[in-house]
Amino acid sequence: MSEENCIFCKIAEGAIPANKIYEDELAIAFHDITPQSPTHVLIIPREHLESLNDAGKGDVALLGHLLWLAPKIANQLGMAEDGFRTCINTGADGGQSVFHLHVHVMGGRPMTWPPG
Ligand code: DGP
Repeated sequence: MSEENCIFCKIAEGAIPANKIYEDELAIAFHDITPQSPTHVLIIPREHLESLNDAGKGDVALLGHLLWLAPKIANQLGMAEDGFRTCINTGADGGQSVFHLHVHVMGGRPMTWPPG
């Protein structure tokens, strides 16, 4: 999907509403519209990257920033102590449905392994 038609780019720009809980110069976080756990947040880069497959060496700091944010946001939402799951789905077999890189942060219930 191109950047022009990307729903997460539109959310990052504020053109489409989302329940945002965090933003900085590199990333924003908002509640997932179809939560799979009591708390389910997505962290996305402002920059359009389709998936981990498209991240280059120049994106290493950005990827680190997204992961660094996960426990901060989990803590903000009160789930750091009990634990939470981070997940990045990549491509069709990875279960990716929105082709703008995003980190799922899920908590509020015990998770099972392996995922389906
Ligand atoms: P994935 O399947 O890993 O690509 O996850 C995409 C997630 O994005 C999925 O859990 C649902 C969520 N999502 C899709 N469209 C929207 C939207 O317009 N707003 C919000 N808040 N979440 C969305």
